[in-house]
Amino acid sequence: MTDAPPWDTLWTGAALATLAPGAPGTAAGDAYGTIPDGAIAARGGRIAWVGPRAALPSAPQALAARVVDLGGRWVTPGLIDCHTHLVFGGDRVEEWERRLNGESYEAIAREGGGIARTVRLTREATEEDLFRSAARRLRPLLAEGVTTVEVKSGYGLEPEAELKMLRVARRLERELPVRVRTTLLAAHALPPERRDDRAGYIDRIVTEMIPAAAAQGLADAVDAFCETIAFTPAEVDRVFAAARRHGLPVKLHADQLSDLGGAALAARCGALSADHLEHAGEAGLDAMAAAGTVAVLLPGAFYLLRETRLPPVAGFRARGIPMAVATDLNPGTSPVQSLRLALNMACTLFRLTPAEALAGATREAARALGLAAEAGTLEPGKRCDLAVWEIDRPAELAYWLGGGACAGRVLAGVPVDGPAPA
Ligand code: DI6
Ligand code: FE
Repeated sequence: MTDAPPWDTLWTGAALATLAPGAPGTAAGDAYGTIPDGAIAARGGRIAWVGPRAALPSAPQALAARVVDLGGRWVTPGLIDCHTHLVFGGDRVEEWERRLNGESYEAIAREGGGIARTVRLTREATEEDLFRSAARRLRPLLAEGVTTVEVKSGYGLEPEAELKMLRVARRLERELPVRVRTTLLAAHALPPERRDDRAGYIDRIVTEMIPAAAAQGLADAVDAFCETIAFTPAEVDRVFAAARRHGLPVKLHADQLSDLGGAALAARCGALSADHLEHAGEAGLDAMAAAGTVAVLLPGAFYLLRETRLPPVAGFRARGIPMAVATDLNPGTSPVQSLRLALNMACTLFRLTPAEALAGATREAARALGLAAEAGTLEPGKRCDLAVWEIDRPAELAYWLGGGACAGRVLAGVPVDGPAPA
C-alpha cells in the first residue's frame, strides 16, 4: 500500500538497501533487497512510497514539499540495537584487567564483583549521573546510524533503583534523537542482600517491580538471565507468568554460559527473542523454530569473554530461525559502543554473511523487539527511520572496522543529522 502524493519529503538519487528482498523494484535474488537508483518518500512520519526513481509517478518537485537528492549515497533502514544494558553506574575496567590475568567471569561474580559491583554503583548514582553517562555511550551508536535502541534495567535489583534505570532510558528518548524500547531485567542477578532468599526476591519482582513498571508505563518488555550464576528455569517461569498477567512481552538471556534449556523455555513462553544461545541444543532450536522466536546473537560478549563455543548458526539457518545481532553494550562482558563492530564480529567470529548481519541489525532486530510491523525495512507504511551512508556496497557496513561512513539519519521522516537538503 502506498500513499498518493503530495508527500512531505522525497529523497532521490539513493541506492536503497530495503532489507525487503522480493519487494517490488528490488533486484531478484538479492538478500539486501537493493533498488540501485531509488527514491523514498515520507508523509506523516511514515514511508509513503519506495521504489526505483524511474517509477515515480511524475517529476520529483511535483510530488513533495521537499526533495532531497542524496547524490548516489546508500540508504538503509535506521539501525536497531535490540539488546543493550546502556544505563549503569561506574564501569568495570579493573575486572577486565583481572580477567586478562586469568580469572574467570564466574569466579569474579561469585565473590561479589561482576554484576554486584555495578549494582552498588548504579544504586548510588543519581538519575542525572545515570542519564549523562548513558547519553555519552549512546551518542556513538547514533553517529553510526542507530535509530532505535533497546535499553534494559537490571543493575538496580530493588524496585526504586530498577524504576530509576527505566526512567533514565525513557528520558534518553525524550532528549536525544532516537527511539528507545525499555526492558525490565530485574531478574538479572540475585541482589547481594538477598543471598539467602531467592524465593523472596522473585516474589518482589512478581508482586512489586513488574506491577510498578507496568503501571507507570516504564517497561515495554520483561527479560531474565537464565544461568547457573543467575536464575533457574523455574524462577524465570514465575517472572514470565507475572509479565504475561501485565500484558508485557518477554525475552530471555538463554544458554550463554551453559545449557539450562533456556532456548526451549523462551520458545515455550512465546518470548520475542532468546539471546546469546552459545550453548543452545537441538531441542531448544526446534522449539524456537516452531514458536518463531528470534535468536539474538551477541558477539561482543563472546569476544570479550574469550569464549570458544560458537552459537549454532548453521542450526538457526537450517530451521529458518531469524537471527538478530546486537551490541549487548554492558560494563562487564560487552563494553561495545559500536553496532557496526558487532556486525563485523558476527561475520568474522560467527560466520554470518554481511547480508545476514545487516538484516540482524534492521529487520530481525525489529522483530526481536516486537516492532516488525513498524520498523526494520524500507517498506510503505513503516516508520520512516533511515540511515544514509557514504559507501559503495552494503557489505561495507559489516566490513570496515571503525571509520565514520554514516552521513546522516532520518527519524520519523525528519532528518536529524547529516546532509542538508539540496
Ligand atoms: N549476560 C551478560 O553477558 C551480561 N548480563 C547478562 O545477563 C553481563 C552483565 C555484567 O556483567 O554486567
Ligand atoms: Fe545482555
